[in-house]
Amino acid sequence: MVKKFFRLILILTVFSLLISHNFILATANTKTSPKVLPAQNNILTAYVIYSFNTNKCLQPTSSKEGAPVIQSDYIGNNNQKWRFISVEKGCYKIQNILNEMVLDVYKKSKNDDIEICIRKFNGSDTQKWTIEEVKENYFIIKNKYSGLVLEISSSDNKNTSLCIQKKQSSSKNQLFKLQPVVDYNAKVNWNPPNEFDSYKTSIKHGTIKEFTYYSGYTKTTRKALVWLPPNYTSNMKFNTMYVLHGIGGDEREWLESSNPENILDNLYASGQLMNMIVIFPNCRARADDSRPKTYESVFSEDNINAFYNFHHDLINYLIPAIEKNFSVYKEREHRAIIGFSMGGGQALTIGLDYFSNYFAYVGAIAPAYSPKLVKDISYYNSKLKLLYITCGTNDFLYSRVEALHQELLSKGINHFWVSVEGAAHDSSITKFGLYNFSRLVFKY
Ligand code: FER
Repeated sequence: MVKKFFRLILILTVFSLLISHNFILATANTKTSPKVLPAQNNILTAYVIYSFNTNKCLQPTSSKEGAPVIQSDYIGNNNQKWRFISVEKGCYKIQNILNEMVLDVYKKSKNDDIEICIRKFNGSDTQKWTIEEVKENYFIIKNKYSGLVLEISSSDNKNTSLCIQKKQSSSKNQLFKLQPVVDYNAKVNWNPPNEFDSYKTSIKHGTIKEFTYYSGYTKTTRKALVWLPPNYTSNMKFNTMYVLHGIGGDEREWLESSNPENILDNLYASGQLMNMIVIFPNCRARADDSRPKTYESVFSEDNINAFYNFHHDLINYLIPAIEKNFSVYKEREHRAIIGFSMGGGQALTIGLDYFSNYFAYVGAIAPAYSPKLVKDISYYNSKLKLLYITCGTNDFLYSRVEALHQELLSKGINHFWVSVEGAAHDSSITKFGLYNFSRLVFKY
């Protein structure tokens, strides 16, 4: 009875998605590569502070006040990420994103070899630092009070070597690389601005192209839509973002329901989108990949299996075809995947489980994905550049997605969990999710 009720709701949802229509053109994006300078600090960017010499990064030994700072291998933990927050002209406090304490000199002293520790920010000059680029992408970090600089106390490869202050010299132990990473603890305003998905005549628009490719998996010619930004050119390389649809849809579903081309256009026009092309595949990997024609066939085993098998087509045929025909990067660091509902489940399966070698940025909007599938993968913290999950509280999948969030939390897997009050399993959440994921990807 209950099952039947849910099935009815599901089917109604799927069909309301199928019915909604909306058209227009598509957009683009602007920036080239993320600049690795604290001066460009924004609310979502933290930095890993790598030693030039050892390629290990700064972290406190614990979150207790006064805990010493050492170097350690980067494993993606939040205590290895630091915010550079301007406190006065040219001076930053350097705040740990896990415990919000800042780098400090252990005792107020202008002497060499004093240990660096973390403390609550109290405005002392020992907690203020200037950052100076002395070699391309390498910085010295100088204390305002002592005028001494950060140094790793010995140049060996030990994970426990202390960070100390020292007179500036030509020592490589004083050079640090600042690698931007997403700040999962940032207070983010996720709300899109008014008309974020409306067509604007005043801006440049991208184009949507129909793309066909032969799939050796389905043994058919298959279709995808590709959004190219206004600045698309074969003279430079672009990132690729794959956007997957729900169980009743096909490659046109996003376009028909959620104005992705307007969302991308508007983000591009306001300089918030990295250079990327966006691919909307048909995620039903079987010879007849058309939309199911009856209620029953939407949840048939055959239709569901065609979604479970999509990775064969995606990895072996669609991605290679896209990368052959467009001017795009071919490394996982330059690929993102996000999906809605069944497509959200696919994005997580492909991004987290077995095929993580292909995507560094993974997003899921109201995903149909079992929390039981989450493995013990804290390993992914260093590999995944972004994991973003959102769901509306009125979605019939909400309790499952919330349970997925709890499972990831309990396993220490960093992710954004954005629960949207009142949103249901419809285009309000697809638009919201696409907007937020798109403005985060390829920036870290
Ligand atoms: C499920 C619930 C929802 C499921 C799939 C969906 C395969 C997909 C919904 C959609 O894509 O709209 O249990 O199992």
